[in-house]
Order: sequence, then structure tokens, then C-alpha cells
Amino acid sequence: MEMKSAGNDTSLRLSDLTRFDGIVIQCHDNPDADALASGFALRWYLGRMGVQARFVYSGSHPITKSNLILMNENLGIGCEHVQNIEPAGLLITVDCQYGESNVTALPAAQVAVIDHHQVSGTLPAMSEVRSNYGSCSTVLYEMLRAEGIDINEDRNIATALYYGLMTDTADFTEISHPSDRDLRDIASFNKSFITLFRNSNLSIEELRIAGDALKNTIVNEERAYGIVEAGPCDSNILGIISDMFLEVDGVQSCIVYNILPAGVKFSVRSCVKEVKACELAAFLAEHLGGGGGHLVKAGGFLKRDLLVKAGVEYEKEAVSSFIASRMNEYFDSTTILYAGEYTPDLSEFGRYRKKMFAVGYVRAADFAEPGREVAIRTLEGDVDVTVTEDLFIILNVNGEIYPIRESKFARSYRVTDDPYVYPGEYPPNVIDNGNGERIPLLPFARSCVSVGGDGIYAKEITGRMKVFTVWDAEKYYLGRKGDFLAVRTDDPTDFYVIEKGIFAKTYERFEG
Ligand SMILES: [Mn+2]
Repeated sequence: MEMKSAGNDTSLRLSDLTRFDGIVIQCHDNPDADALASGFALRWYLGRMGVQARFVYSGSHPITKSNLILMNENLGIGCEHVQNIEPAGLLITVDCQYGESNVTALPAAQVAVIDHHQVSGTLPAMSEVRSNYGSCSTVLYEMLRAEGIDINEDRNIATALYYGLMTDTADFTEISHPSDRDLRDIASFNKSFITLFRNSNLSIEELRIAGDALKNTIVNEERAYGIVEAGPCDSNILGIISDMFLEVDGVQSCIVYNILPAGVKFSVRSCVKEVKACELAAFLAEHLGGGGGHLVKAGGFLKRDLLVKAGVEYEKEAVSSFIASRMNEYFDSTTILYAGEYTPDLSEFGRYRKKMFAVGYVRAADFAEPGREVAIRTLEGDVDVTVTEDLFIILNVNGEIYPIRESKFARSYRVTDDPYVYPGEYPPNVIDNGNGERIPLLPFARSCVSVGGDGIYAKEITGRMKVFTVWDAEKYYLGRKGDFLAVRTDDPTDFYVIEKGIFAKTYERFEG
């Protein structure tokens, strides 16, 4: 088999798959809603293209959870439980990667992978893994979109993908990627099916699991966090337990996790501004899976194969001491700076100024009538703005997007005739908040270059640092080792963090 190593850029298109005969789609053993939805959408696509495919799962256990049985039957998913198959011409694993411990190996001439988890081994040449997506359903939604196909052409497909994303992200509270928000907002789903599935989600056994879990809480008083291990249960049960646990006096942040065959699923909560739940989740899952969400609620997954590779034995005691030590590391390795309390010692800082560099810009009035309320959808979140004649949007070097007024734009940038090429991963959109329409920005983008300025003071950050700036006393900016702490030359109380990649690209040393 032709192989490519982990971490390579892959761009598989769904239309690459239609030339094969004997296609079998396989999701992981013990399927969840996201796995069922992804395979269902893929088989639907292939069917439209005149290609027949089977959709299967393997492993010793048939599906028993009632929401999944209802989903499988009501939406016509028809995912079959098999122990073995005739060798497939092409085996496509969805919501998992071929060769992983939670995917029974089925025989195949060729393998393809579509997934949203962290890459754990070697991927086949035909693969599409978007590890920063909240669900594999979102990956399918985007891949269908790339083929010009609207998921809302089939209400069952839209319902399945919506439900897949919903259950993988604890009712959308743990989503982080803008494409996830797009799927959530755009899917025209069958409300009565979603209500039916949602209300068949908790079994009596899972309710007992929640009760039992709360008998074995660990509270670290010094760092004010809590840890709970729950038995195997759905991820939204983890959310329910962590919501309750956070209510406890003396628990300012908490993690609730369970050990599943494929890995450790966890929910994180925080009620203090010094801990962003999404950032704690990302820290815990660093190199081991994925984590993200919102300031208060977040979640993630530690893949079994990656934990074992990192030397963590996959059993109760070892996993629990690993989690406790990562939690301690999180609290102990971080410096917190508060605007108004911290005075930078400028003798430790160097002087830097912005290089001339090319970025893109869009004049808001070009894509929407002045007065319209729009949300600019970016990797970091949605920013609501009102369109005015003088509103411009900058598409920055790393793909970040921010609004700017024309007067400031005119001072900081010079318009050029060069064609504009967007460097980022998520082509930026704005959503018209009035009618929900999604407007792609790139057709309106033009080029400009930034012009100098009087520079900043900056120093490299050596550990983890949380910075509360004068602009926002509630939300910190996170600095990691190698990033820079920057101070304005005209106002030393105004300090902030610049990510190391952006710093290297956009700043240069300067003797001012
Ligand atoms: Mn999934």
C-alpha cells in the first residue's frame, strides 16, 4: 500500500473515491452517533454518483444504546454489524483510522481514511484527517460542500450530521472550529427526530454511573480543582457530572473523565477567569488527542494509542495519576500578569518594529449593505459588527481576521495592485445575522502592505504565561514558551502577547 507519514497535508476529495469497485465504509467498533452519521453521508454521496457501497462496523458488541438504534432505523442509515467481509476493493474508515485499536481490521485491497481525531500512526495516501474539527460529521459536511453538494437536499442526512456533531461536542458546548459552527447553524434538521434521540440518550445505567462517579471525587484544595473518574458513559453525561461538580465550594475548575476502549474522553469546566476551560482542555490533550470548547465548558479526548506511546499504561491507576500530574503541571507552570498590577522592567526587553508585509483587506460595504449586522467567523470565534461605510476587515498573515476603521487602515496600510492569496486554513466567511446567509470574503479581498510604525518593546516568554490586558480584564491571552510579551512604547501599562510564528514573520529588531 502506498503510505504517507503522519502529519502530512492531505487533501482527499470525495470524487477521488468514485473510481473504485467494491467499496466498504467502516466506522469504529462500538459506533457512536458521529461515526454513524459520517458513514451514512459518505454512502449517500457515493449513491448519488452511481456507486454502491456497504456501510459496516465490527467488534464483538452490536449497538445497544437506544438513541443509536433509533437513529440507525429512523434515518435509514442501515449500518451492518459484521465479523468479517469479503476483501473490499476500497475500505474507507470514517471517524477513525485504519490500524487503530478500536477498529477491527477488515481485509481490503486499498484503504482510505476520513477522520477528525489526532493522527496516531501512518495514514494511507488517500486520507482526510482534520484534527481540529469537533466531529467527523463536520468533515463530511465540508467535503460534500467542496463537491458542490448541499446537505439540506436530504433532510435525513442533515439530521444525522447535525446529531453527530451535537453528540460529539456535548450539545455543541465543546465546539471550537468555525466549520462546526457552520454545520450547527446551516443544517436544516428534523426537529422531532432530534428530540426523540435526545430523550433516549440516557439509560438508567448511565444515570447510576453519574451517581456513582460523584462518590469518588478528588479535590485539590491548594489549586482549587477537582477530578472525577466516571464509568463508561456518553459524553454528555460527563458534561452533566462536571456541571454539578463545579457547583461545589472550593472547586474552581474540574475535569471529569472516563476510560473507553479507544481512549479517555473528558469534560472540563471552569468558573474563574484565570482558567479558560478550552485552554485547559487543549493543554491536557496536547500531542495526545484533541481538546477545545469555550471559556467555561470544554472537553476532549486522549487517544489510547498515543497515551501508550507516551509511556502511560492503559489502566485505571496509571491514567488517573497521569491526569492528576498534568493538572498540577498546568497550575504550577503558569505565570499570570494583570494589567494595572504588573510593571514591566523595560531593561529586560528589546526594541522591535513591524516589517513591511502583504496582507489582504475587504471593504465591508462591498459585501453587505451599511447597517447590516454581521458576524465575522474566524478560527478564534465569531465577532459581531455592524457594517458601516468606513469598516474594513484585515485578513492577516496567518489567516487571522479582524475589523478596522478606515482612518486607522489608512494610517497603517498601503493598498497595492497585487492579486490576493489567502494563507490560512479556513476560508473566512461572514454570516449575515439578519437572514443567516453565509458570505465568503475571499471574492472581495484585495492586497495591501503594512507600513512600519514606531515599534514595541518585546521579550521572549520562557514558560506559560497568562496576560490580562488593559483591554479586557476578564479574558487572558495565553503565551507559550517562545511567544513574545510585547509592551507599547508610548504606554508601558499596555502589554500583550504575540504568538512566536507571527512575531518572527512580522517583527524585526530595531534600535529606536
Ligand atoms: Mn467523532
